[in-house]
Amino acid sequence: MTQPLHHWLAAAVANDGVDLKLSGVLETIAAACAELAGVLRLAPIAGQTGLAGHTNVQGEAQKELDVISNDIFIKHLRKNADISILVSEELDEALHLENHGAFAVACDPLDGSSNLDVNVTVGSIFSILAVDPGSPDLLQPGTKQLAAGYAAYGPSTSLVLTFGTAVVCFTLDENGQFVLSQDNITVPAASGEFAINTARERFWDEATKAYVSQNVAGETGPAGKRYNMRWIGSMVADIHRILMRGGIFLYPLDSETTDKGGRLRLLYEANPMALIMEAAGGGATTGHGRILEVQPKAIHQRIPVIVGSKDEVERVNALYSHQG
Ligand code: AHM
Ligand code: MG
Repeated sequence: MTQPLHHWLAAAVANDGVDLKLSGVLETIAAACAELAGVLRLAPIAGQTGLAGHTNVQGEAQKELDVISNDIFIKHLRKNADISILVSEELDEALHLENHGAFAVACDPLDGSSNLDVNVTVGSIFSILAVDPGSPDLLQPGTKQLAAGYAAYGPSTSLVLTFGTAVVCFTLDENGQFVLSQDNITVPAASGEFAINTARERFWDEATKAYVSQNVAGETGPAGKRYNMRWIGSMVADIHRILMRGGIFLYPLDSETTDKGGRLRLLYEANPMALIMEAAGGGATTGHGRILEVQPKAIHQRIPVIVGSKDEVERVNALYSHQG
């Protein structure tokens, strides 16, 4: 029998000690993702796939749909009095909503937006933190996340959630309701797929070069098996594939991103994906330690991201410890 998100959350509150208000925060985020899925589906007809004409705090050109997605998140989050703060990729500063709620949400409202004009999967990523509304501390390591997840807007809309233990996936049905489609997701420990932007090879460090060249060498190389490379250019879509069938995603620190600390953002890209991957039995590292243990210094901080199947992440870690 299909189980709607609302029932699943009610059971988590009744049986697993999940905070009722936290479950409400997840329902609010799910409502934002459901609305956004509808907007994305019709965006080419509405002429909304172009540039918005300004840049965000990251210095990236905002698409019209980046702005629309951010507005949808703000609209929904404002309706929930338990959420006092929003950190968004599209907002320079943390947005203080006018209430005293004990939760903060960090999100990338529309990840992979360069794929919008070619109708390739994009997503929303989110992380939920507990805050004291009087003096909110947003710079908490990922281990402190109460819950995290993402929505992937593909042929169907998936909503993947974790409280840090199990990982579950819901699918948006024809009534605009998320229903459980996969329980207890585990990422296979071994895999023969890796995801990295190979056009950046000339900027890579020794560990990344060694890992990729071992994979490319296939069954005749030290890995002793054949690999395929996949790169969608939407982190959500690449991670979703890896969560479902194994693999590894790498956006390492390279010589071009060293000044910025990496490409992807810690609070609303790396941490939620790391929580999901670890809860599914996979790994998540910077190459020099667990992503989830990094102490953030700024809300838009960037970080190297290497996540996926346990054996692959361990092999990368070993190459980094060798590199020093
Ligand atoms: P965004 O949050 O501005 O969309 O940027 C993040 C995206 C990720 O989804 C994706 O993995 C990466 O940037 C792609 O980078 P590249 O352009 O180097 O392929
Ligand atoms: Mg992003």
